[in-house]
Amino acid sequence: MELKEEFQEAKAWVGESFHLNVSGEASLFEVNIRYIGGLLSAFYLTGEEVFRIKAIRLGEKLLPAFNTPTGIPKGVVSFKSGNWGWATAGSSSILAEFGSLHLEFLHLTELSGNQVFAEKVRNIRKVLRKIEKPFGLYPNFLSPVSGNWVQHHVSVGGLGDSFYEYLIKSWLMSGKTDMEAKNMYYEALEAIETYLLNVSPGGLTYIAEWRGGILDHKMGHLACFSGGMIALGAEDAKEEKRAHYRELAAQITKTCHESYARSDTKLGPEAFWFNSGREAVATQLSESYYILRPEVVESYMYLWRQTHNPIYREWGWEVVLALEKYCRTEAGFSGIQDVYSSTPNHDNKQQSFFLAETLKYLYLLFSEDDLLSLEDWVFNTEAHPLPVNHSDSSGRAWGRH
Ligand code: DMJ
Repeated sequence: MELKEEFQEAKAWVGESFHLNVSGEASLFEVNIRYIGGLLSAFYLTGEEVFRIKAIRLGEKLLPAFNTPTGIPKGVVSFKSGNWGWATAGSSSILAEFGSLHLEFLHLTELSGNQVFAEKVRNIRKVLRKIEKPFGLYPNFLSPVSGNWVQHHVSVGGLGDSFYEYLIKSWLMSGKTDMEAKNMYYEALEAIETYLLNVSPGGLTYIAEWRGGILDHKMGHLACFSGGMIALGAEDAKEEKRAHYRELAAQITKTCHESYARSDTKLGPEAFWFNSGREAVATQLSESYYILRPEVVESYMYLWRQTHNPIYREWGWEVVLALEKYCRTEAGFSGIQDVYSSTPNHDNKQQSFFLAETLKYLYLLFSEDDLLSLEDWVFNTEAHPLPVNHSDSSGRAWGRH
């Protein structure tokens, strides 16, 4: 974006003020997708050593989280001074969290020469492949001690979401050599289609949540990334499924657009339901907020790149106008408490994913396809671009193993 001065300032901050010898607790998942993902992207886009070194050092600080009987990491790492830390006690680990490390950890191995990062995430795959899955579905909670599912709640929204995303993106990032990721992704998607996919009486396609066989007919805003994911994966599906997945991606994205179109602000709620004659709307105030989340514009961006149907740019522009009208404040942008009020209250927070994801996907939606081409880059789940491995035919860190 040519923001060169800002970049120099940020680089100096990372070099001089981003200290790793801190105490306190941090989420393994959030540190990985936001900090390590951001540092890796900064390195790949600029070649500046400081980002590579900091990413590796930070990655090393996360390793104690994997010291569990199964190697499935716990969710929280406690940093103590120096290089030591340990995972806190806790009964279960979350699928979207331990399932969204693969992309970054393979790059940490690539950039450090240290196999430990790749070994940790390969072991997670091994555990997931071995364990029995109800109807081929992946529940959201797993015990890092016993390696068993803790309860049978399945969701493509919060708690599950980026696990599925990292399977298809691992396949793409490996230069299409990671067959294991490919197979796991299409198998999981088949099960999701069979057990979670629904069409409302009004004709809207949605992915419900599954609780031990019973469906909650709702979709979270978080689940709206799935339109983009299914579009991204359509091309490498079995030939007879490709057109079907393209259409499914378009239908889910349309439903998510409806959740925006049916509000007063033209921004979508945190969760929307399909029951009692109501469709694609929140049913209570506690689910009516919008916190500047990216998933809907993320899907517009992927669908635009795939189809060049101008509707996706039109829908994206509606979001830009709504953000300007309802979320812009003197100091930045803010979430709002009720998308169904034309005078919504601000929540006084600009989440970091607003810059990392929401604005980035909007920027890409209105840019040429060769800006961060999807042939050469995959976006981690915080929209930090990581390069596709085109060169490594041995599959050293990436695929075949
Ligand atoms: C982001 O931190 C990531 O996209 C994550 O995978 C889940 N969603 C938030 C933003 O909504």
